Parts: sequence; C-alpha cells; structure tokens
Amino acid sequence: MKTVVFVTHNNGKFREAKEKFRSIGVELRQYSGGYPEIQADTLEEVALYGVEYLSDKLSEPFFLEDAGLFVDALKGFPGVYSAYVFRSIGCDGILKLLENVVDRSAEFRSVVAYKEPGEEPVVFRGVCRGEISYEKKGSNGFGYDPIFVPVGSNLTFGEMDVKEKNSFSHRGKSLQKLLEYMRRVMGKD
Ligand code: ITT
Repeated sequence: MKTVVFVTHNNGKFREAKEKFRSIGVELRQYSGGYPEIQADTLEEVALYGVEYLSDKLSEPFFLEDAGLFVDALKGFPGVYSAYVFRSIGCDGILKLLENVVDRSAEFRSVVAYKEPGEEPVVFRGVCRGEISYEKKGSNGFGYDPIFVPVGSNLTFGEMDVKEKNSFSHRGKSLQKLLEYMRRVMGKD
C-alpha cells in the first residue's frame, strides 16, 4: 500500500486528513518533526518554504498545510499570524476584538503543498466562508473551531464531528483537490 506523509504537529489536522484519505486506499502517516514556519505575507510562501526545507529529509511523498483565519472586519487579521494569535489571545481574544462589531464575516484558508520525490511541489487551496459566533460553542476540533460557523450551517466547527467539518471546511476542500490529483495524475485509486 502506498504511504503518504502529512507533516504536522497538529493532531486535529491529522485526524481530518486521515478521514479524507480513508476512501482512497492510501496510508497516511503523521510526521511531527516540524519545519520552520517563516513569517511571510501569504500562506503559500510559508508552505513552499516548508516543503523546500523538508524535501531532502523525507524519502516518501509528503505534504504539509498552512492555514489561517481571516476576519473581514479586522482587515484579514489574524491571517498569517493565526498560530501566534491563537497561542497568545485565543478564541476569547478574537471575540473581544469583535465586541459590538456587527459584521462577523470571516474565512478560513488552507494551502496544501504536496511533493513526490524528484518532482516539483504542487499546491492546492481551499476556502471556507462563514461567521464568527458571539460565544464559544462546542469542544470538538481545535484552534478557532468553537467560534467559527461556516456558511450553510448553524453549528460552529467545534460542534461538528470530523466528517461534518470536512464537508464544509477549507481543509476538506484543499485535501479533496489533492485526492483528486492523486487519482487523476498518478492513478492512485
Ligand atoms: P502545523 O504543525 O500543521 O503547522 P499549526 O497548528 O501550527 O499546525 P497552522 O499554522 O496551519 O497550524 O494554523 C494556524 C492557526 O490557525 C493555528 O492556531 C490553528 O489552530 C488555527 N487553525 C488552522 N486550521 C484551523 C481549523 O480548521 N480550525 C480551527 N483553527 C484552525
């Protein structure tokens, strides 16, 4: 069976990817060794730097993913700073910044960069529009999940199981593109 490595220290992300990969008979392995997350203007730059850094360290096909929450009323903040902002002020801090703000619209973005040995990396993107809730709800998932309600649902990601979150989420979409690429280009059915 073909093995693909997902480079992430985030177990929540890995659970979501595992659920997606289940359907195509590829074994997904987590590698938590990490890579330097540079401070850059775009998720793409962060992801591609990570791929470059890892390409001579891993012998199997691998991918990594950089994601972020972009809040319209905050002009896209926390965006590429999402990890730092989550560690410092968390969901409560975002709710505080949006106190008395009526426009709650926001989006999650995901950039997946996949690399086969000896090949150029390929990038897949996924976006999920939604709204920031007025309070935290649900204890599933990770990160900003308890405060994000995707368009098409009344539940936060924190109130959804993995399968339901994948059906709406930025990562569900970018990984779906990766799976279609693997099926199409490499015949990995
Ligand atoms: P990696 O090891 O894969 O980099 P990470 O947790 O550092 O894991 P990111 O840099 O991609 O992941 O994520 C930036 C921040 O955005 C981080 O605090 C995440 O918790 C949060 N985040 C990313 N995707 C999310 C999602 O689907 N739901 C909620 N929060 C998310």
